[in-house]
Amino acid sequence: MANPAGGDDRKQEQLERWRVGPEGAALTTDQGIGVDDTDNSLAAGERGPTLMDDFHLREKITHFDHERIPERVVHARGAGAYGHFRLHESLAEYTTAEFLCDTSLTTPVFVRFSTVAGSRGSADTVRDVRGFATKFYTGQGNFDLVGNNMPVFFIQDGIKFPDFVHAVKPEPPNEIPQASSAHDTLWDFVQLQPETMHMMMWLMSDRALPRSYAMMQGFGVHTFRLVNAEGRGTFVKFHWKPKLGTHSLAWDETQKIAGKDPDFNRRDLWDRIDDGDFPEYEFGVQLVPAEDEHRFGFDLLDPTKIIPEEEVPVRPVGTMVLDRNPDNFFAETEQVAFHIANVVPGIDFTNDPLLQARLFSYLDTQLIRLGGPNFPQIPVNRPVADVRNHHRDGYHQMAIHQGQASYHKNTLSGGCPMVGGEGSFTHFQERVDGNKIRKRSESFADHYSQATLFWNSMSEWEKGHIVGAFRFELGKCEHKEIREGVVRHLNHVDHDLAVQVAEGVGVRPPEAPVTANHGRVSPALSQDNAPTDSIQGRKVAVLVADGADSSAVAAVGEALTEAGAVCEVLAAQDGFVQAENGAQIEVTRAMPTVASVLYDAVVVPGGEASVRTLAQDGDAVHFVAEAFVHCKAIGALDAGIGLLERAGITEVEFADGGTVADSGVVTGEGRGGGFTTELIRAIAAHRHWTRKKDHVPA
Ligand code: HDD
Repeated sequence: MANPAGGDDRKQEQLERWRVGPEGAALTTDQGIGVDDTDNSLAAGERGPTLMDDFHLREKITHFDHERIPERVVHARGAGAYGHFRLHESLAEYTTAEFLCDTSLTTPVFVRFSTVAGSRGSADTVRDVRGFATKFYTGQGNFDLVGNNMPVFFIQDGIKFPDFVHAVKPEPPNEIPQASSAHDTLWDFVQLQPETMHMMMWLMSDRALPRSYAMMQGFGVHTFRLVNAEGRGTFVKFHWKPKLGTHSLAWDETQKIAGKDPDFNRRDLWDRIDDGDFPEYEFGVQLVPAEDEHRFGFDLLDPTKIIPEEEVPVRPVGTMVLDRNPDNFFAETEQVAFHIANVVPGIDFTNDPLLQARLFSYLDTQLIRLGGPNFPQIPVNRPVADVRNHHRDGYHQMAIHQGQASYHKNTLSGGCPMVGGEGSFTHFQERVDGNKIRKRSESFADHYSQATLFWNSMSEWEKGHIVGAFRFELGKCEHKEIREGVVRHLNHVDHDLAVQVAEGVGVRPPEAPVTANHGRVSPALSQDNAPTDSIQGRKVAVLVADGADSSAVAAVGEALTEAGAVCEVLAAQDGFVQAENGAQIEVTRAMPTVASVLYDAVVVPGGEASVRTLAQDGDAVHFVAEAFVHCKAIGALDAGIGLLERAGITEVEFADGGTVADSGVVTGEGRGGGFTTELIRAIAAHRHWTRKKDHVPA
């Protein structure tokens, strides 16, 4: 069976067996018995009691009563999609994992993106880490890369995970706040556990507010190990880089979206795939030869550290395209079960103590969440590789195992299934020697220098956003001594940062730096360096009223759509507006049902009457002003420029004959002078973060 992006479809063929459509079918009970009435219970007389005989009623209600399963203890809120992974460059020198060696192979995948702290029904756009979990259905079995959109973690040892999660989740007395790190228990944990500092820098950065799952990096976080045919190990870190670049929302915007469209990221993923605008990611590896294990100034086993890309470049070796939405959220996205221990021959673990605890946790959690040991048989979890073993029975067993012997060794089933077949997994042989101790390695002791590296690598606008985030989040912390404790740690990261945060949260700024800032930078960490060459999937609002210039609406819409954007025409009401020339312009959405925060850019075409009406409409004026404040590209043609003036966007300095402003506001007359080219460039820039905007109220 072909898939939209071409290539291997073993997984979809397998799933086809389990898909159940409603078409042309009569309603039955779970026993396949036809149902004559599902609206009225069987009762003794019209006003009489319901009868036990009504097996359909009992079955219907019972099934409903049992519909819910426990949500994930973390990463409860998520969205998933199927896709394909293609290898471009063989890693056969380093690993025996076939899907990383054979460039002719296409590997089906399922990816689930998630937030961490919020409940299943929480908003998408909260400040949080995003999960980026990928299940590769390889011919050698499932490989799960269960990563995040940040390359480090809050803690170094998995034994602290329950403590950390308890601290970040809503507080026990009242379950407040939902999906937010802006509360006392989280900051209390942070101030007492300085290993969190590097990750807190990422969490307070714009990385925690992704514009789209298609514009988000992914990281395996831990150092893993590739193992080649000779048994030689090479340390590896896994990376996903989005083709569209890594881009984020504005903080104020995320909070408004959480109300206007809590499903913002989930919807965006769904719509992109539905529209054939498939999210694409480059798969890369950082490889470190075993003999170089100790050449870094940090421990490769410490998950609070990155290997800077400038030190070990990320080698791009493959591409993943997400090209199919699930059919059923519960069956697929909710029931998918990732497990970091799902590795294939040629990929192995290291002694990272966070990774080691995860090896236990993921299988364990699925047992309670999915109700027993047979969850790998749930369609989305099934490998495309053959499964043969002596595991038997248990809740929801789907396989009908034949034969007398369910043990190894046996003669009765001809010794089958046999161990040690071709391509079976052999653990990497690593010599270990030590006393049983509870002690963190000294090599894990530096908690600040990479937090400083992150801070140093930020552009000025990114630094501004980080300071703003600390002020907001820490400012919500009621206990002053906790705020002071956090500021003390920030002073180890960077003195300026600590002073700026202290001033915002009402604690005495530290007088002097604890240590001098080392001054090192890693440009790859800054989103200011993300690619900005595409408007693929960008959402653009075109504001109109009666009297709009229909040819301008059509021309702008055509040009933007051609370049890959999604254009929506907004007016006060749904339906049509009457254009200047008497033609009808179809309205995509009524303005009151949307908001500027749901778009990447806004365009105001000309037409005197249209702009006069829009200028009297508070929704329209606010729309433009808010888009301006959120640093979005704004285009206005002819009379449309008047709406910008009405919104207070008057202090923009226009360059080049008054057509283009360097702050992403593009104006033009008669659509000439490269208006659409400039507009496309302004939208591709994502946001104009350095725009002067404080004079505009929104
Ligand atoms: Fe975890 C889910 C990522 C540390 C225990 N984790 C979960 C998911 C992602 C991550 C993306 C959601 C998977 C899905 O969509 O179903 N977790 C990470 C990363 C970590 C990390 C990148 C650090 C590098 N996790 C971590 C630790 C532990 C766990 C240290 C426990 C010791 N994580 C879990 C879990 C979850 C989970 C409780 C909840 C639901 C699930 O597993 O299936 O087992």
